[in-house]
Amino acid sequence: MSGFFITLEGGEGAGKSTQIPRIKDFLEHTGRKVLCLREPGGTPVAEKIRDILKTPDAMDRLCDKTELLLMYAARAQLVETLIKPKLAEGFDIICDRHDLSTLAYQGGGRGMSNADIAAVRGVALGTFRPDLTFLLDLDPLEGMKRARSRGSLDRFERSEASFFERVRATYLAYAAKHPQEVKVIDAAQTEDLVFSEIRKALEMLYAV
Ligand code: Z5A
Repeated sequence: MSGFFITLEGGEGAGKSTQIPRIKDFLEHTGRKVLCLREPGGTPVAEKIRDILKTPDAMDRLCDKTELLLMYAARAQLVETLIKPKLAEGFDIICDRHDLSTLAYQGGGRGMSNADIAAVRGVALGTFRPDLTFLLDLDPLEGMKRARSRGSLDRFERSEASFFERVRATYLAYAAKHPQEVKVIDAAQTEDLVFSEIRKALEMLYAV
């Protein structure tokens, strides 16, 4: 039996990485085999692309088109070489970010057109989609406070506040149009309350 592909989305500091081990524990306790991944990244090649995407380079600034293509290059490698084979083996995959991040960051944030994004997505993914997405929604100012206590800022974290406001608005607009696909969770709640909402949705998905 094929596994489920579950993704977590949201702005920086929303709590995605915090919730993933809890989801893994919960699913493993129900007897499922679980693999946790992140994007961009998750395979050796995709992790090299992640380094390019995250590291600021004052001598050779990434243009928006290159950023979009690299996101999908990393995603195609991950989906084709790892996610699809593991789903076929019956693993559930929990992925920290996936395709919706591109719509939010490269679309909403950078202003790239939906048509351009859809064209590249078509090549990279075809019709492949998650079974369920959790959108951890948080005021970007609060997310930045949480995330920036970690120290030096990567290329994305150096963006201005309005960029993150556009990212959030794009996420919420997509979720409003696709309520069956994306479950929005108020990420300003405590970690326990966030997980209890995730757990309820998982119980419905798995009917456990
Ligand atoms: N990106 C893109 O542009 N396009 C794409 O298609 C994809 C990605 C796939 C990846 O960065 C960057 O790539 C990302 C978007 C871009 N950049 N940004 N910004 P990343 O993987 O390094 O970073 P991230 O995904 O944004 O992760 P993050 O900042 O670590 O956020 P998080 O995983 O959601 O948060 P966390 O690590 O679980 O929690 C952050 C802190 O908050 C931590 O101290 C927790 O203990 C605390 N926390 C967590 N939950 C709570 C609650 N509920 N209350 C209080 N405190 C909490």
